[in-house]
Amino acid sequence: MKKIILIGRSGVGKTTLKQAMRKEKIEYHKTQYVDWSDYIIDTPGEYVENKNLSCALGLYAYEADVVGLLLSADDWFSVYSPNMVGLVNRDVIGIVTKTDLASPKSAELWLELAGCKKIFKVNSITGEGVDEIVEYLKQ
Ligand SMILES: Nc1nc2c(ncn2[C@@H]2O[C@H](COP(=O)(O)OP(=O)(O)O)[C@@H](O)[C@H]2O)c(=O)[nH]1
Ligand SMILES: [Mg+2]
Repeated sequence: MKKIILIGRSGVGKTTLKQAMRKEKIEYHKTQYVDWSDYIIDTPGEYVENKNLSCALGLYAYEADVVGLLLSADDWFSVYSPNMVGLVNRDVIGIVTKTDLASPKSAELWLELAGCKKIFKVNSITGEGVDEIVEYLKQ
């Protein structure tokens, strides 16, 4: 099983996705530290929102085989700069969360612009699309 690090703004749905991937009960839990459990590294959203903390994401990405960049279907901005995937020497996948709330199209385009070649779309509350990510990590 490949190890994935989940990266994205606060509230984008990293922890809920982690719970859905691990078939755990879905319950809100504020991530206050880099949370490393078996094959998923969950990170606080503040790490992409704060320039100093973002350095830690660069280091933790080395601990993973796959970097997952999350955007929500109802996001109205992207925290990822164009072609940023070129700076990462790991596989990078895009993940659009909350597909129940809005069309995933703009989030998909932002993730493509960042350089993601593979993009998954999930609704972590119902579990739709979640198994595809788990299967991808098993390959
Ligand atoms: N409607 C909907 N809400 C979601 C989904 N995924 C997460 N949420 C909600 O978004 C909020 C923030 O999720 P959380 O996983 O804590 O975000 P994190 O800060 O990125 O870890 C919570 O209230 C979740 O219930 C989803 O697929 N659909
Ligand atoms: Mg969290």
